[in-house]
Amino acid sequence: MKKVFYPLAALAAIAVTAGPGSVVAESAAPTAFQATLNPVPTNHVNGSGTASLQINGAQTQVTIHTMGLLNAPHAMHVHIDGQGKCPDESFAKTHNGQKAISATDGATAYGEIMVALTTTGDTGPDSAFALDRMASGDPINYSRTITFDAHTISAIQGGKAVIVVHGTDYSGSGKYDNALGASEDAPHLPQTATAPALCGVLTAAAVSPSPSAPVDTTTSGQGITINNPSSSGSSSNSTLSVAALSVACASLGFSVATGIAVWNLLRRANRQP
Ligand SMILES: [Cu+2]
Repeated sequence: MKKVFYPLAALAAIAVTAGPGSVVAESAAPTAFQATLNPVPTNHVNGSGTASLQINGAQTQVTIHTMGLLNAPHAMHVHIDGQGKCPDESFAKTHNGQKAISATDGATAYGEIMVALTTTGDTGPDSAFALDRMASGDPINYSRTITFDAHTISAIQGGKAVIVVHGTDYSGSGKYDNALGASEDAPHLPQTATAPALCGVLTAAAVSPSPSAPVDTTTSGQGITINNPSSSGSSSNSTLSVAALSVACASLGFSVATGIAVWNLLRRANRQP
């Protein structure tokens, strides 16, 4: 964890510059998201699942659990920039004489593939249906920390990100067969392997699924040492930190309001790009 040491003189200078009038209540964007994964209609899916995302700066931990799907590899993606929803039955078309929703059919609802949730290596759209690097089996318990770009994080925070788990045993044969013909999305695969099985829209989690250690604000000699809040993985500990800062301020002769203003400035100054 990165630590930044601020001598008292610098702190005092900032305090004078900021003044107690510039206390800003931060409304940090949410960093914890979750989705309930429901069967995609018409695709003959009986499974279920959950997904959770924890954004820590550029690194996002993705956790997905499924059960009841075919015991086979399942392509899993973060889709963005569609309607921010899962396809309903009206998205179904006829595939090899069968009514079903292909990956392409659902794209208007859930958007394009932005992140391929592989187990190793590349996570870009080129790996969308790299089934040899996808989670496999039943149940699936997937967890990986992946670098998301700013556009993806923005889409997630804007409610336009959807988790889709692909691969359905449409005919009940126990394997990916040709019941729906060849895939429109990866022609070397059967459509059953690429059709969406489970889908869920990511929404801000009510409670962080993985609370991290509180931001550590402690007096240290004549200065204050503040652990970089963004690298601690959570912005949900502000109250505790302010309380700690109050004690620190009191011992250093600052008003709490001044301390909060300075603390907010330091948080911004410390924030990772
Ligand atoms: Cu997908």
